[in-house]
Amino acid sequence: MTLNIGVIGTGVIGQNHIRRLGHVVSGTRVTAVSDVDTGRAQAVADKLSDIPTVHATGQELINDPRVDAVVVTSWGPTHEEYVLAGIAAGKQVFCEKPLATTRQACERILDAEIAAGRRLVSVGFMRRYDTQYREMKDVMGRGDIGAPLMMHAAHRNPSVPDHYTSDMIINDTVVHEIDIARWMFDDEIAAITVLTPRRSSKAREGFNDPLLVLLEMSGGVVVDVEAAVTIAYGYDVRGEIVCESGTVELSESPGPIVKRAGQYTGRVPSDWGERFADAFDIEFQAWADAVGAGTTTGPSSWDGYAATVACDAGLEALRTERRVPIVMRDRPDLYA
Ligand code: NAD
Ligand code: ISE
Repeated sequence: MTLNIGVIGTGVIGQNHIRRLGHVVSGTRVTAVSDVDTGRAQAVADKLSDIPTVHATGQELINDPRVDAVVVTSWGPTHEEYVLAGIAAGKQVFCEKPLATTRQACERILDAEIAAGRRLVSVGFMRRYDTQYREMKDVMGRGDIGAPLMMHAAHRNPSVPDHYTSDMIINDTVVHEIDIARWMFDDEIAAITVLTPRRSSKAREGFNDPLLVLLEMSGGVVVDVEAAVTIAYGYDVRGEIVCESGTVELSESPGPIVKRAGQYTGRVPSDWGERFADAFDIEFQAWADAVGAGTTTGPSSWDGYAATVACDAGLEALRTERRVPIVMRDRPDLYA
């Protein structure tokens, strides 16, 4: 059976996922698209060989009987509305990160999904599907390098668009490390601290780039995340876990390292699309297979909620220059 997908938000990642759902993932086709910029949605639709219906609103798309499941790739503040509408329609929803931009909005989604009595939402934290992160977790889980003590992480972007604000370093960029730390250590974050190193001369006035974020996990592991979003040289995501008797780290380069004439070189990816292309493919295939089988998989609304609560605390830590403890509601049984 082919799963008919409706995509809300036809910007950069929306187009990326439309291509993926049409040409990479098996068992899916895009039958409808929508964007607040209808001209963009129409232009995207017109380029596809199997032209989808262009809906004037996301709500209309969700209610379209030719849409079995919904992918939300519009701007973060619009996610809540579409995820709630998808749940109300009883349709599976894949929502790009963030699940929603405030704790309260995430709680409304949790409440709606709990009332529906089944998981209908999957959040796009694609790093969980990245081969290197998965191998890192496997190595650590085997136990032969001892218990984890610390993780050093770096998240470097070559540049960011003009609408990207200081707060987004935390809730748009470091949100990935927040999710990966929770997943990697099967643990919640207990507290967050944010330090502001010397500001890069490449960062515009009032823009705190880079940041150093410290995540204290409930079990005692400490994760430091360097986030630098005007680093220019490429898209560089790094991670090393220090255990009691060994370490495990992500590879320096996605391709081969070439040693020649007393030097060595490797490729630095240009952006998230290149670095995580395979992870996105695997993520969507897993989601499509699960939805086709009448269920869902992947990061849940609870994971989306936990990440947003940690981001809120991170923003408070940035403003107050203090360590901020993280307090969450009890985990509902649906997400046990
Ligand atoms: P973008 O600005 O390129 O595209 C967003 C699109 O949403 C635009 O076309 C805009 O017109 C549309 N839109 C805005 N409000 C809308 C509304 N109310 N209804 C319908 N459409 C609306 O942004 P993007 O880079 O594609 O990011 C979109 C989402 O994907 C964001 O939540 C972002 O955080 C996430 N994202 C995730 C990753 C990742 O690595 N997982 C990477 C990039 C973006
Ligand atoms: C973007 O929205 C993403 O999610 C990318 O993965 C991340 O690297 C980038 O910093 C964000 O702006």
